[in-house]
Amino acid sequence: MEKLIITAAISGAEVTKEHNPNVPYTVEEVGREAESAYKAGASIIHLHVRNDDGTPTQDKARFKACMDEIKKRCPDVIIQPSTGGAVGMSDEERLQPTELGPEMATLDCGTVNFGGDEIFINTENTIKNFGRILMERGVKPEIEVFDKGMIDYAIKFQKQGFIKKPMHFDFVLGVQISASARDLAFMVDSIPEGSTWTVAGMGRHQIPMAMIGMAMGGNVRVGFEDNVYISKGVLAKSNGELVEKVVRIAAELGREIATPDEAREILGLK
Ligand code: KMH
Ligand code: ZN
Repeated sequence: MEKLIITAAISGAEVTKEHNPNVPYTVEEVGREAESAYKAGASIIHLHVRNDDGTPTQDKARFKACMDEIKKRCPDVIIQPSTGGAVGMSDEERLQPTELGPEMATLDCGTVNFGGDEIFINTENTIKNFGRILMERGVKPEIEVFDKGMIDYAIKFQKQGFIKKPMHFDFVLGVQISASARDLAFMVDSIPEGSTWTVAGMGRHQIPMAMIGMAMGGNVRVGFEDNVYISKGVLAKSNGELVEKVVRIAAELGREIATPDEAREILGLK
């Protein structure tokens, strides 16, 4: 099996210090959390940023400050800014970090129910426009899919020239589609040959989905964005602690951990 790429989604936009006091807001805290994940074995940092009061922002200068801090502490890590931002942000706002020349950024391939009255809107035109801009800026999309239909959108937009092959998918399970082995297998079966994939299980599904994904030969995303607990009722001390848990399970499964450069090779970033 290929080496295992671990993505750490260290901050998210919705989770707060009320959920876990270790959720990073300041530039220093973002650097600390990225470093803990990197040292534990993460090769990709999926990044949302906040103002110091915790409100989510896609501000380019704030992203630059956080990315510089991460690069200082984890010189070779792959930084993957979010273009999803937070529910309600405009497309222009969301796209700002892609102006900083990151190696990767997310491309959300459909509209999602985000709980209560929240809707994370990605119209066809938004997806195509984001796909085109990422391509023009030389940024590899991490195609976030919250449902099987979003895979079909990605395939359609790839055929129309808005996304390049080979595609890299992130299956987000437990927001819209259920976090189950059956649905993960369905997603894996639905992507084009030659694609790579990662699984991100929400909340208590994070580690079980990671285990199934690793056994299937896929890659894994963990971190505070999706889950703040290290075990039932126990808050994780850091994103690094979540990565360490995955690394321990990977060892039992015989999956070696990819360095950032090995991840670049696998993902076709170089
Ligand atoms: N915070 C969500 C509204 C992404 O990073 O691209 C969007 C999100 C997906 O988290
Ligand atoms: Zn995100």
